[in-house]
Amino acid sequence: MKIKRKVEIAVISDVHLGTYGCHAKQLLTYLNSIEPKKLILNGDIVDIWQFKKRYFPKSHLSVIKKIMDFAANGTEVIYITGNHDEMLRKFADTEIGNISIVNKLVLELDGKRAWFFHGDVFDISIQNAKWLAKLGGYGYDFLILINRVMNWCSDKLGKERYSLSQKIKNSVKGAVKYINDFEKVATDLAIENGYDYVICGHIHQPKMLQVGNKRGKTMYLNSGDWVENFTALEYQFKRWKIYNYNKDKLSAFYADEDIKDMNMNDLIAAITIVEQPKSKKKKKNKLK
Ligand SMILES: [Mn+2]
Repeated sequence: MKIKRKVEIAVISDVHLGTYGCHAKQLLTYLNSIEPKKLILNGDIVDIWQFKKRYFPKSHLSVIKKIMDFAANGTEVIYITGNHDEMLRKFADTEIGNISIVNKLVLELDGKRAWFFHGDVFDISIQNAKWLAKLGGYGYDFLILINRVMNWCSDKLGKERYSLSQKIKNSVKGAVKYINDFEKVATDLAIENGYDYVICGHIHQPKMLQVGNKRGKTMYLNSGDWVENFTALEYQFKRWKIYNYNKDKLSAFYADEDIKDMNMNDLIAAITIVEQPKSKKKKKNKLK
């Protein structure tokens, strides 16, 4: 019997299925090693921008199949749209079984408020993003709209769309500044809006950082990507962790230091890794 790590929430982003950069096999291995209650896909999972290339190998399809299997087996799958899969924004707030599509997400986690969004809304102008996003949900939707219009114009003019990888190619210094600004704006907004956690993707920089300013504090989290970093975020036992495929491999992730301050219930939950046998009734239904 396969032993799977139970996690309350797993977050992945920037998988870019359908591109040569995507490391689908590693991701599949990771997904096969966990049993999440919630799986949050925080944008740029399928790269619809670059779909024209007709590159979609079996391992990429397997990732999609695996996600569907999660949903079929009771995992709540939440697909948050990104810029490379912005076509899905048309279907925002759609629900199909255990899978839902949204542009942003707010969850309450053990009494704390968590704000999830991909992060490309900051692309146009970090300064504009700042005051627009102060408008809360409306501002966010408005930013998405501006981005879409800009991309539409770029397409019409035959110009290249804004892309971070392009920016990195142009200047490493520019990229570092962009990443710093991104993190600053995200955390300022989170504090402004009273979120304890702000969880993004987009910039392909895995990170977990407690940030504070005059007005309060928040925790910034970024799930990284499956192009270069092979990282995910996991929430379990009231805390977040960055899973790093290259460092953590598939070993038990909560070894040593975490076990020490676990309470009895947490420990029992952690030990119950064996899959629960499904009830007979359910099995019968499945056969039909
Ligand atoms: Mn993105």
